[in-house]
Amino acid sequence: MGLSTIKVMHYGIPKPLIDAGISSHFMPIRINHETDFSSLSSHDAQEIRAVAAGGGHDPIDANMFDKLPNLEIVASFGVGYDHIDAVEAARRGILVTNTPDVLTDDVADLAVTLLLQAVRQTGKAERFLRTGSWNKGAFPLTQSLRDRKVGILGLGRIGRAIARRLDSFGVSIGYCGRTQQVDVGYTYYPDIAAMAGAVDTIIVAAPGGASTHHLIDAAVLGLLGPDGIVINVGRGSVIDEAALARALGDGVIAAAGLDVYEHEPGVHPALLAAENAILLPHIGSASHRTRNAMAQLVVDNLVAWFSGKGPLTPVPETPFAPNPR
Ligand code: NAP
Ligand code: 8YV
Repeated sequence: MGLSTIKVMHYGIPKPLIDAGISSHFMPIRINHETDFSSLSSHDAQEIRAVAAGGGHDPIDANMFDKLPNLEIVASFGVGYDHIDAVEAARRGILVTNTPDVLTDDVADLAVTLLLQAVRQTGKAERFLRTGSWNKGAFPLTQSLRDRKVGILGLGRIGRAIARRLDSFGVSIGYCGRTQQVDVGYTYYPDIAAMAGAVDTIIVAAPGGASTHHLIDAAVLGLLGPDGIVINVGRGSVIDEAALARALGDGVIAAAGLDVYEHEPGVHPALLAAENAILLPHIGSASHRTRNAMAQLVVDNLVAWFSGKGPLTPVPETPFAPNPR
């Protein structure tokens, strides 16, 4: 049987390339949001075999799986999938795929950008120039990247790409994760407090979810010390934002650079007010090239699955198996 009769629900933030891809191979059904489920006929709900999730953080969990009894695969746009209950999907025999690797370099580039900006306070310096303060004197001296000790929380694909870039800056590098990695020479810290006590800079490249929730809290920020810098390109939920805002305001740490937030697109008001924080609107993967590659990988996973070849990039929680149908 051809693929053109297979119903695929394009869910979440619309992505033209995903739209075009599923329209050319499958029978697309568009649902923007959980609240639009009532517009889905029970006939379509019965027949939908795939969800192409176009990003966003609406949960994809038992509630959706209950509504789509013949769902086989959720192909998600993005490498992080903390909004998807992959364990429940696995229990029901539903595959989940994500979009790893294709975005790694752009996200690592952005982490290094944030680090340099936080160290040299380029946001504040630009505001200083634009508001005419330069006429009254020079911008105050800043911290330096020289002699920094960087600890990466989550030495996965993105963490490693950040480390490779930082190698060329000559800073010392350590990492924290649940497992020590045998093929790298960076110092391993089995817990975040041990790392925070030994470094002055933490870069978060770990996923969200229960196991990383608020790993960076007031105690960890205190251990980092007054020269401390925190960068986050992982997930907002890894940092206790209220504690971070207090630490920035009280001089417990020196600066922060954030691309991700606990309640996106909301940003904690005290962070918005913090002059020593560089704040970006979750743009780690947001280049044309990378977003196109991510969208293509969503479509490619669906085509591979329904062609009987198995998914290209399944998440570890869901078992790999070629589509039996
Ligand atoms: P990855 O290869 O799976 O790496 C994740 C790393 O986090 C692993 O090294 C893992 O090591 C570590 N980790 C997982 N749970 C942990 C825990 N409880 N405590 C400490 N470390 C933990 O994933 P990736 O491709 O590098 O992506 C990482 C994350 O970046 C994504 O999940 C996503 O949230 C975020 N991201 C953000 C953007 C953006 O636009 N800002 C773009 C892409 C991705 P262990 O298993 O050894 O603990
Ligand atoms: C995406 C990301 O922008 O891949 C991820 O985990 O955070 C970003 O690349 C996001 O997932 C799309 O919603």
